[in-house]
Amino acid sequence: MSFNNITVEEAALMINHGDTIGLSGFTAPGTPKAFTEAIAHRAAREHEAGREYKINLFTGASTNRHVDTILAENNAINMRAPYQNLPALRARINSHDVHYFDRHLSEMAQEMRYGFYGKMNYAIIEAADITDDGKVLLGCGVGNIPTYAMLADKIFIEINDKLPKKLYGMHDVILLQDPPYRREIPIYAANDRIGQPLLQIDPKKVVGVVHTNEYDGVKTFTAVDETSAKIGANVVDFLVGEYRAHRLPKEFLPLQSGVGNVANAVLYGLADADELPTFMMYTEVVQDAVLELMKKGKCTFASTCSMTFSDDTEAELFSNLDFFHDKILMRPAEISNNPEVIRRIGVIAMNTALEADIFGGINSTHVLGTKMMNGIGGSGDFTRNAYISIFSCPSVTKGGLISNIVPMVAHCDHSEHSVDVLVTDQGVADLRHLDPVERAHEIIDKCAHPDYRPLLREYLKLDVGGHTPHALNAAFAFHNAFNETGDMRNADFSKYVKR
Ligand code: 0RQ
Repeated sequence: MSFNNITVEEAALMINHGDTIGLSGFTAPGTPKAFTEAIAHRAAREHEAGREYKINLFTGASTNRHVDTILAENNAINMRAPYQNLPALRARINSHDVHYFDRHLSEMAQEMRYGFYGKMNYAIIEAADITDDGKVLLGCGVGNIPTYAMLADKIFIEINDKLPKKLYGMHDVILLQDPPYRREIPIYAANDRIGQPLLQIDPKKVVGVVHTNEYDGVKTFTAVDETSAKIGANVVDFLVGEYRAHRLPKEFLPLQSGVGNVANAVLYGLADADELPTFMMYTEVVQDAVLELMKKGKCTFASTCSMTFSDDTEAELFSNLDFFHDKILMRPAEISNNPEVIRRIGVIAMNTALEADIFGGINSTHVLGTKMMNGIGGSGDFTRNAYISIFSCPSVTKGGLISNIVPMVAHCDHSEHSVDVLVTDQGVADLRHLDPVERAHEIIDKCAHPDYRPLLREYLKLDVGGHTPHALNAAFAFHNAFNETGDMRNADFSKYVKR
């Protein structure tokens, strides 16, 4: 390789206060691991010397501890987008140390190209390999790197020796043209390939190559707990019912699944759903359960932006790549999450809510309406354009102190217009064709925890009139009760006057 090998410390010295950096990857996989730690250490030294030092950071989605955790711990981030999920950064965001804006993940790259977010100084790319003429074999996540690499003035390559060269062929890299020149995206089935196996960058932009040797560091999932298992079983029952009723085609449709234990439980549940045929996934992340589904022959293909496997599963994948190679294709976020494609191929979207309201509004991002949890991620890309859009959450949280079904969500990420089905451990509320009051009864009866059903019915009885009868002075009584007493069950609707 003719590129300049440098240490991460040397590389970090080239990054100046105020620089804007774009990283490869999507969730932990594909995200650099060594370079950003060196930037964090540089920040610590600069701060000790009394100098300002913060960078602006664009990624594909969430990252790993080498990026968001260590940079946040060293107060080295000024601005961050479009998604995160690690506690150290979350704390900085909620205390306003970091300017964070979360965007639909499918939109980030194009908005960067449109010039909405200014200039990109550097792109850092995790790679399995690079040719002298700048063809990069990416790692286990793509994210927005085709766009960031095109826009950045300079590029660093971080070669990860853990990544097998046999990953060649598992990426589908493409850069979309921008309006008014954009054409249709010719994906008609989840497994259609439209791009290139390697990312072409301008080799003249490469200022240095650094090395690392680490797995992606995704933790193994804890065993599916009772609540997640019930939610998973309810989602599977719903899908089987739809299939029996011929509201899904006999070939079935591609699935999208969010991340987390509930999503994993749903997928494990599908493995045993003998009535359902084999299926493909068109999704943004594949987790451990998908590999199991592939081994069982239930899932035949996954289009994704990243392989978010735990380290053990990643090791298994690498040692058995011949089997999985043609079953997984990693694409840039603007393709994996593309609304046009999702609508065309009829993706069944399954995402998770923090709270849902009785009329079908969903809060996926803000704890009790104010504190940022992670971000909207790709949930909006899929929800808004899905064949069927399913949201799930436990009926209660924190041992019952919090009801996840509330009168009105304290922050609305997905409105009732985009939500077809709500699932909790209690049951399934099918909201299609129901008017707002009918939806409220369906959600209270099927999804709310029994402890909270009488209270939610009392709210509805305030009967303020209108198509969606929210009593605005009482709509946050659950949240207020929690803030004041630590228990939403103390919400008291008797003090609100019935009109
Ligand atoms: O708190 O951490 O103190 O235990 O919130 O809750 O039930 O473990 O939920 O890990 O499945 O995440 C919506 C955040 C759910 C996630 C969200 C507390 C609860 C717990 C976490 P603790 P759970 P999960 C794919 C698609 C948006 C992006 C998305 C998410 C913690 O799914 O970020 O879907 N979604 N992207 O106790 C107060 C409530 C609460 C609450 C839960 N109502 N009020 N606290 N908690 N409900 C991924 C990508 O886009 C890359």
